[in-house]
Amino acid sequence: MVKKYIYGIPFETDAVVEQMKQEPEDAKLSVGKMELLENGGFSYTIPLEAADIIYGLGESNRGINKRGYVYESFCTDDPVHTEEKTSLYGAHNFIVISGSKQIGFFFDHPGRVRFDIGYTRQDQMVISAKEANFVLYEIMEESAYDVVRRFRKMIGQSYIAPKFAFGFGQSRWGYKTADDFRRVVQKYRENQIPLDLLYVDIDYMDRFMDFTVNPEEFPDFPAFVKEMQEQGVHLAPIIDAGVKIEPGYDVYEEGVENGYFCKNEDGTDFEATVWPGWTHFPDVLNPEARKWFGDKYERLISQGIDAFWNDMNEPAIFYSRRGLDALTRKAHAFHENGDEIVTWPLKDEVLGVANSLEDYKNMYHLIDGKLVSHERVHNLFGYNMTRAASEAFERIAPDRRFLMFSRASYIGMHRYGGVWTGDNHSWWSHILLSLKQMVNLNMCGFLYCGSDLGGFGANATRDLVLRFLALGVFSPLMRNHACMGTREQECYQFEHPEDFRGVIGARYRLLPYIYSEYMKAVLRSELYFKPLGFVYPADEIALQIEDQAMIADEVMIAPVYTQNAIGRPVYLPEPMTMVRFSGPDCELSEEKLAAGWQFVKVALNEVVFFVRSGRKIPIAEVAMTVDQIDETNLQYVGDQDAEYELYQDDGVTRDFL
Ligand code: MIG
Repeated sequence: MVKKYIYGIPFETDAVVEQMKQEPEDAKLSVGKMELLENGGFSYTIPLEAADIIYGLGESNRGINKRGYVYESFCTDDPVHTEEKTSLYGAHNFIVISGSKQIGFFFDHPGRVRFDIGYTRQDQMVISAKEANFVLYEIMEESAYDVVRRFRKMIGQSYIAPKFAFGFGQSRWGYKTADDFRRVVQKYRENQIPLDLLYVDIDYMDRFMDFTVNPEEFPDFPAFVKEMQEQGVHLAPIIDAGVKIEPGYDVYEEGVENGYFCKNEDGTDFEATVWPGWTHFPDVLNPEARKWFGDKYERLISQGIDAFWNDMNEPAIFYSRRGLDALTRKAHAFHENGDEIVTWPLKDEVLGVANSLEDYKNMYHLIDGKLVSHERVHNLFGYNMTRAASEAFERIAPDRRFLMFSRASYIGMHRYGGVWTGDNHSWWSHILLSLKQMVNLNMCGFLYCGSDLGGFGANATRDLVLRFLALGVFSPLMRNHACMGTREQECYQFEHPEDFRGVIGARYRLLPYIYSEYMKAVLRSELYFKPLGFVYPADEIALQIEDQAMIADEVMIAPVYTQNAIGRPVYLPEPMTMVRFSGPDCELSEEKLAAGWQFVKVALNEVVFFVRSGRKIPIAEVAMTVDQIDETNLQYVGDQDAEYELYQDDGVTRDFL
């Protein structure tokens, strides 16, 4: 059962697609206490029982169970995802309390929302925002899993990626020339490591101008795209949110002329710096501007491109003139006060210049003829940039699917694209963080998701990349990506690249299953990843497990995320078949395991997972690209007497219903 409560005058986010009637104005919420504050904000307090588990919040930090910390929904470009951080790139205001009652809440509010989940007091949750204009949905069902399914129905069908997007992709910020890309492909092919995608980071552009290609490095870009396709590789260029201010650059000129950029309060165009230098931001919240910006993707599509990733769309801002001036004034003030050493107090000021709230306050969207401060609708920017692209794809090529994922997001964007979890690090703890994020992202509708495998920031090691990949085998988006300046971490950069062939090979052997389950989950508002507690709600241990996850109805995964470990303890809530892919040739073996705790050995060149009792899953032979997988020749692992419903389609058209 869903109840809809409206407070004040909410901003229409289009997150929910289902039409439903609202509760009468004086209706009482089913649990807790809602307070509308004198300052215009709200504070909603819900008592928590000792055993309550809190699921949700999508891509946020820390656990599958969110209890015990504070989180803020405010899309943030923060490349250091340490435990104390309260905001990452996504804003997914859906939570579920699972205990003696099963109740979910969706706070449809595009400004900052704070979730104090047993942080100030362990026995209560307080959700608050400084504006009380929002829609609150309350969802009550028999189980936490049912709450999530009901929520997914409300928010509409998740984005469907093309099948090639389930292949492995290599990325690195720093590839510049056509030869850089050719070399990567050649190395993968030479080492017989499967590869379907190459991600093309910002350096392909002409001075970071969106939708342009550097004419010196890529004099005939369509021919280059074609050359890569002939090698079985799709190129996925990045698109940044900011549009370079440069007379003569048509995207800039058209945007200015038509009023399609975000504004200052006086109606002039808002300016800030990002990669291209001074930029304007397309006002993607304005439907006309959104259409205009989306149509620009056609420039790359017409050159053969069928995959994109949208970046810097929190939107990230390096600094504005206002921010720079304020900083300069402060620096002078320090000097005038006779402070000789200004470095220390200025340090925070310097850091605060980027992504500053002051800038977001002073940036405006033109909505229905009125200026709306960006701060109030901040979390909708990445969502609508991705929506712009996706709506344009439907106009440009209505029958085709495109790969599209975004860094910033809000619930609702799950209908238009997937997400990756941004700038993680080559840290062991981030393997585990990724698993936890996948589980909660799925609940919020983001089925096509993944993390930078091998870690984006910091130097990776061979064992870390292998373990990261072994988890990535199961995430719909499987991409190795790294930051400029870090150690090179393409699979062939390490000794014994054949071990990488084995681990990535496992992905291709599992691909018919992974694709089938992803498609069924999308079409039926089901989950691809889920917590153990959704499948075994009566199992006290399963409910606590934070380092294993279920995939669809058949599989359990338990990644190794400790350096130098020869394996790990795995909890089996029921007897299962352990399936192992070993070595460069990805050899398959099976072993029945009893329920309970098991120590499972996993070598660095192995991928291990578990098939539930009474289930089986299809396995293909290894192939070098998704296209080459022979789906007519599948074997099954698990319980041979079980049934399996294999979903198949052409993977390219929208002919999936
Ligand atoms: O300010 O395009 O998260 O994946 O490689 C950094 C360069 C901008 C951030 C993205 C990352 C990408 C990088 N970008």
